[in-house]
Amino acid sequence: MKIGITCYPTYGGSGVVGAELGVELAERGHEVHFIASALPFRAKGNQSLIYFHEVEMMSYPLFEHLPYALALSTKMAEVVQAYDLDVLHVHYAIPHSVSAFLARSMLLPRKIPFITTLHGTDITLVGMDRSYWGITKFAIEQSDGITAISNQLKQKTLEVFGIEKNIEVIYNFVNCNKYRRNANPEYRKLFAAEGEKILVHLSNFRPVKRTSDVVEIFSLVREKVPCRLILIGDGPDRSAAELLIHKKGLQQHAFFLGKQENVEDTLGISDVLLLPSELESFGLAALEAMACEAPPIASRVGGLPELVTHGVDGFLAEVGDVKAMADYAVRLLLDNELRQQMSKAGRQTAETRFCSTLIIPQYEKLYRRVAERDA
Ligand code: GMT
Repeated sequence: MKIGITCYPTYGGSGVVGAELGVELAERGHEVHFIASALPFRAKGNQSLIYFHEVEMMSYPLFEHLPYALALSTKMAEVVQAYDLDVLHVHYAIPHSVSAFLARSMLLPRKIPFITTLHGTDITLVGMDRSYWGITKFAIEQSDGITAISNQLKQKTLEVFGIEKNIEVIYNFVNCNKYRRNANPEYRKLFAAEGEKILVHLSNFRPVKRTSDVVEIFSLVREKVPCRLILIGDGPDRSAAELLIHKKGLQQHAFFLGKQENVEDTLGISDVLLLPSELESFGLAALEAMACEAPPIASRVGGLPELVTHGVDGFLAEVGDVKAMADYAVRLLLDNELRQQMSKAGRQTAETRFCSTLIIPQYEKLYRRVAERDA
């Protein structure tokens, strides 16, 4: 099929899912057209089947803010016509599903179906705000297919917007070949000496990630276990986390790597992932860590309990309970047998429920369904 994908190309879960979905689809022989403000940073794959169409925005003194949603609709309509696309798939409802709705309307009587995938904060934070609620509800309802990345997000969407159309749950996925344990002692040595453990955190450092809790947990764990902390990603709360690390005198033991292309390399040498988020509709970072056999210690929030089975393939604690999270980390790091068991269980969860080989066919089926309906 010929599929147009729109997502935020920056560092964020919805952009990662949109980009990796495109790569996986191209590897299965589909023609993929990314329509976005920049090429999503993980969109590297079968280049002959991957096209990129940049959304260009003319600036003009009258525009206090550039009308991204309008430029995106224009580009979507252009690409659909030029490449005869079968379907548009947008990630993150605001404003992408509104742009897709406009593009579909502009192209009538030609029919181009669009699918909206809800990722989390588009519903739980931004979409709930009065300033966006009405248009978000409208655009979601106008979609030819709606998917949510967890049951919890589906329920939340029904509750917040009272949507009457069917919302299909298609979970986040991981490429199980790429994300796996990587016993690379040379790479590990760059961060930790013999006998030291590695805790890792991966996020976009937004307030919902509670990165100061990551530092607090690490500080408590270090009182009992020799260990190091690696933080991957960047965002508004990174400086505060760096400052806190300095205040606690832990700067020799923590590494802020910033944005990284191949996060699997670092997850693959880590012993535990910390994800103490306030909100997490799925928790892609936890899944990626589980595939790499680094058990997650996360908040019992949002969709995380659908991914992590407490005490089996990771640990869950209440939001803000840094003491409990630190205790779980200490237990796991000191008990090799438990860590082995949980690492293997996490890998098995990834393989049996969330591998791209299981999830991508669900999107393909949906594309075929909406395209046939509109034929
Ligand atoms: O985590 C973020 O803040 C970014 C956000 C996004 O939309 O870019 O991530 C959301 O989508 C991810 C991919 O579907 C999910 O795994 C994350 O749980 C979700 N984040 C939140 O709900 C806070």
